[in-house]
Parts: sequence; C-alpha cells; structure tokens
Amino acid sequence: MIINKLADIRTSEITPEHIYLARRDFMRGTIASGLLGAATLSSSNVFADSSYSAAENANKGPEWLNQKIAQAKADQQKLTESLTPYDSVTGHNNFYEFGYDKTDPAKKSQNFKPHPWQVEITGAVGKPGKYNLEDLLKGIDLEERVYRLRCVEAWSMVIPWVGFSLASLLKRFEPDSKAQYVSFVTLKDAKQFPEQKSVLSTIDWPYREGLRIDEAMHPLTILAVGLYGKTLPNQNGAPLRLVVPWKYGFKSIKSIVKIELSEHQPQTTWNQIAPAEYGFYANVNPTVDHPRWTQARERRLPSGLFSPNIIPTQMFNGYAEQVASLYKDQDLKKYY
Ligand SMILES: Nc1nc2c(c(=O)[nH]1)N[C@H]1C(S)=C(S)[C@@H](COP(=O)(O)O)O[C@H]1N2
Ligand SMILES: [Mo]
Repeated sequence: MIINKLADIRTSEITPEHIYLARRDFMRGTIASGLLGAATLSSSNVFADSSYSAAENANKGPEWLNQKIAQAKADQQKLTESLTPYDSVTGHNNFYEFGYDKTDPAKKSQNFKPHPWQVEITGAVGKPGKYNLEDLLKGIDLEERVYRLRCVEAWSMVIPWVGFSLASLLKRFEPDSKAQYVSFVTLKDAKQFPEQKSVLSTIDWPYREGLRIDEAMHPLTILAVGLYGKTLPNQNGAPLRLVVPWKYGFKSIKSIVKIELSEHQPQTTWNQIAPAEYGFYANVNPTVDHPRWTQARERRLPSGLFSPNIIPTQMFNGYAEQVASLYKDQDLKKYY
C-alpha cells in the first residue's frame, strides 16, 4: 500500500517543500502552454514522490480559482517536518456531515457541489453582505502555508494549504467596536450531507465554530481554498475552510457559508456537545489532558501498526513563539 511505503521514507531523504515548489513551477509552465493532461504529467514527472502525482488527479475547481491557486506565493517559513502525503491528507478526514469513519468523507463527498458558492458576512461590521466566492476573493492574493494540523484525537499531519489571511478579508468589511468574536457556520443541506438527515446524530447542525477577534486577526489564521497546489478536495472542506494551526483541528471549520462578528462569545459545536472535554479555546496544549486520554503525544500520519510514528505534542502545536502572547493573562488550564 502506498501509505505504508511512504511511512518508511525518512525526512532526511526528501526535501518536500523544495520538490513541491519545483513541481508547482513546472505546472505553471504546463498550464501556460496548454499541455495540461494526465498523460503529459505522468510521463514528465521527474519527481518520485507519489503524493504529488496523486494531487494531479485531484478534482479541478472552476478556472478562475485554478488560476488564482497557480499564482499563489510560496511559503516563506520553512517547516522542517515532512509533508503528510496527499493520500493521507485526503483519505483520513473528520467531516462528520459525511459520516463518522475516517474514510467516509473521501467516499461520500464526491457528489458534493462546492461551486457556485456564497458566503455571508454579517453582524458587527460596517459593510455586511452576501458574496459569490469569486467576488469575495477578488483582489486577494493567495499564498501557500505549510502548517501542522493537530486533531484533539491525538493524530496530526503537515499540510501545504493554499489560502489567505482571515484578517485581510475581515478588514474589508470594517468590523466595529462591538466585534469581539467571530463565528463561522458550515453549510446546512441534508441533500448533500447525509449525516444532517440522520435522526441519531448528536450534532445540532449546522457545524459552528468561533474565535476571539485577536485570534481571528492573527497572521497565522487563514481561510484555505486549496492544498498541495490544487483546489480543496470536498472532504477537506471545499470550497472555503478555516485553518487555525495552533488550535485543535475541530476549530478549523469546513465549507463555510457564514461569518458573523459579534460582541459575545458564540456557541460552538463541540463545546456545546461536551463542554468538559472540548473548550472554546482548544489551544493545543500537551500539559492539559483530555479527560479520557493524554495530549502529551500524537500520532503523526501516515502511521501504521509497525511504524506508529508517535511524537511529542508541542505547546500551541509548535506556534508558541507567534501566539503565546495572546494568552499571557489567561489560565490555560481553566480556559482550555
Ligand atoms: N464542518 C465541519 N468542519 C470540521 C469538522 C466537521 O466534522 N465538520 N471536523 C473538524 C475536525 S475534528 C478536524 S480534525 C478537521 C479535519 O480536517 P481535515 O479532514 O482536512 O484533516 O476538520 C474540522 N472541521
Ligand atoms: Mo479533530
């Protein structure tokens, strides 16, 4: 199996970002000369890493988005960890609208329609409105961000997102002095999300998340529209999802249709279901355990029976230098 084979490749043997960027430059050339096609790509694929060729077969978004993604600026910060292979990033997901098994999102999201898409921005802003995704992204330059993603269930990945800072978007809507929090809502559509019609579901749909305004405005907080240089696969939250790399994965809400600025802390899905287990803040913290398991360690994917790949969890998921000051007066055991 590809995933197991990739698990054996050591970090020192590959330079993923380098390969990735070189590959992307190659892709740009191909798009420009109109040669894009599976046959051309596989025969000219000089890079051995199969995760990149897997990305070539990704579902293609609309042309305006493909073009924007192809022009994304490369990440300046270099993570030393290997990227998680494309197959794991897109084959092991949490997206409960499609089911509770890790492979359900990939299997059951193939008919999901992320285009056309509208996003409403409302609440404590000077200029509220509802926009087509294409109009929302007008004038916004995309960038690549290679981030760790740490799920509260103690597995993690390293994902090369393509997106833009949430702050750059919010500022255009002119948040006012009452804008202390930002909340996000996923699409509600039982025709497209099989679990939303399930009577047994513990989740009160739609999925909701939220951030404090300083967290939302932090330069590490992005909205992603792609990964691995391609449009976001449906299972990863197409067409637009939040990524907050220093918080547990459940904060990074998928397939967003509404962003609301408010004065009071919003209700969020997992906090509402089990407040003793999932806090509003949900900062990655190896010293505050989940009531039912330790948070001191994580399984970095791909991980198998014989190479579980267990690594220590870092404070704020390794982003302490950038974000610790946001919480300097806060007891992180109380505000978990
Ligand atoms: N709408 C929605 N967003 C969601 C979820 C979900 O079930 N529904 N799961 C969250 C959880 S628990 C995690 S770990 C991440 C997983 O993102 P990934 O599948 O792209 O790795 O998405 C988060 N965003
Ligand atoms: Mo998660």
